[in-house]
Amino acid sequence: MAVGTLTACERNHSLPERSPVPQGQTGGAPLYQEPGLSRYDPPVELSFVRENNDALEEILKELPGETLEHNRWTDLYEEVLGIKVTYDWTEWSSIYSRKLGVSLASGDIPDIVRVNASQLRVLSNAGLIQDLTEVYSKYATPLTRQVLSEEGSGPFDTATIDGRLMAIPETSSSIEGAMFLWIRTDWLEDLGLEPPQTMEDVLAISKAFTERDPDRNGRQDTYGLATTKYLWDPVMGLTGFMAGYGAYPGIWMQDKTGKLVYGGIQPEVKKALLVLQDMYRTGQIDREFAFKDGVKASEWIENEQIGMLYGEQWGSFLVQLSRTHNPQAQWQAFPLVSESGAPPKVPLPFSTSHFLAVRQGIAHPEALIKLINLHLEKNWGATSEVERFYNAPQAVWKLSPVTPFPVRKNLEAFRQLETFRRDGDASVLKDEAKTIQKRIAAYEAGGPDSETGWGWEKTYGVSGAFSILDRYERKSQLLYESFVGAPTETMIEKQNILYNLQIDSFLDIIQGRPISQFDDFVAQWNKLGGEQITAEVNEWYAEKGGNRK
Ligand SMILES: [Ca+2]
Repeated sequence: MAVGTLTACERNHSLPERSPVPQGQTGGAPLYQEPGLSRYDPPVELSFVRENNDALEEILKELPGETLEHNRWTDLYEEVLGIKVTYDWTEWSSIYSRKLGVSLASGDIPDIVRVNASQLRVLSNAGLIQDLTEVYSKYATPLTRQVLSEEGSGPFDTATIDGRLMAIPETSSSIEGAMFLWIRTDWLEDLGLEPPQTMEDVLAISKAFTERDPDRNGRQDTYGLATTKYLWDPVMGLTGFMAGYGAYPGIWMQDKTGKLVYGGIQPEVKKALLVLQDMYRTGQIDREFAFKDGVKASEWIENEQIGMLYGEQWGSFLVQLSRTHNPQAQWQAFPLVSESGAPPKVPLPFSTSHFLAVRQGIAHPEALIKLINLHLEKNWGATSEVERFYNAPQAVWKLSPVTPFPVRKNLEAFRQLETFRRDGDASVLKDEAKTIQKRIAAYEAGGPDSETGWGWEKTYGVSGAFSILDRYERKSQLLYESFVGAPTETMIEKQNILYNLQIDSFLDIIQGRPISQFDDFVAQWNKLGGEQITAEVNEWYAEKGGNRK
């Protein structure tokens, strides 16, 4: 993902306090009765390989005595399940993918290997991994089944080859990809503007934020809209802007005839690009945006040069940067708007991209299922200890070699908070919602800790981003991607080329190339494999029975 360290915020919702929670001591007796959580005696070893990064190092720095190889999670797995997690190797992100590629190509893989859909097919065809159909059916706990099926059948369809389940999907959250429009409300008020109802209003706000000196320093040094060179970043990307014109450049969707089409080549995109070109020409978009990634672009926010951006629910934690130098800066999430003012569709790309496979020859393939079961149980089950195993307050869940999570957990937490706010009954708040409520309460109390709750209030508060997501869902505005199968043959071969072609063409157009280049792009996209991919995607769709939920 392109935003680098910023994406760490997506699930990294730290807890407010460090209350010591006793470890799940079992005192020798098994803690759980079900087979999916039973202990091996003698213990078994399970090897992985592992990607390291700065975020993990930061977490470990604050946890004396814990390492990537030996930590609270590896201790728990050994103690409760009798599974010793080992690592054949760990490597920094910059090298990891290449080294894994070499390992996969040579067939020298660890007991459990995390792969993408194309790699899964290669391993399966080479006979290097085990069929997990029976072990999943026998060992997955009810909680695991429920959580992993929350994205529908797509993740399991992709992991199923020739009718056999060849890996466990890392079911990811489509709904968390919903976009919001984050606006600096103090600027809006200072300039006498109202929140937008239409795209015309959005453009008027962008123009005013650029030309009317919203920061009152006497210089024209602000921009209307934040954009990065990746165009579809989860924050400061253009996905939400394009949706305002009925354009969905990153997903496969149904057209009027019931066929699947690629959103990126539809005429609505051309229209949106033309508007962006004008915004760029008139200085509403930074001249340098095509050289900035999310980290670089976040400097605009800290320097108070930006008053509007599209982004996911955790955008609050990004825009909070503007309060570093100016505690008066205020932001709020607003719903996406359309040209006509009718509620637009909010695109949700299918996001499950990785799978856990088990090497051929392992005596206990079900050990993987047990790790997943226990990870979910200790964070979201009846015996959960979130302040030890989820956020401590560091995001310690990342120390586990497997990290499944309920994809709707944040929206559910918001709904619990709403019930609590309405009825005043704190017992409706489960672990995560309870800790979020503490943060919001700290914000509302206005004391020295209030700033730590600011972002939480903007995301989970009464008018926070989740109140909008809740409305999106109730009003059926969510547009789930229609293609949720394994990457097709041509996709595997051509998707990088086509992706780069799209980004480069769009960047060129925004920066002033003739709009007719869009038609050239569409022709090239089709010729370089897009047409073939479209045929393959529709073949998949027809096999699935076409339009279904
Ligand atoms: Ca200014």
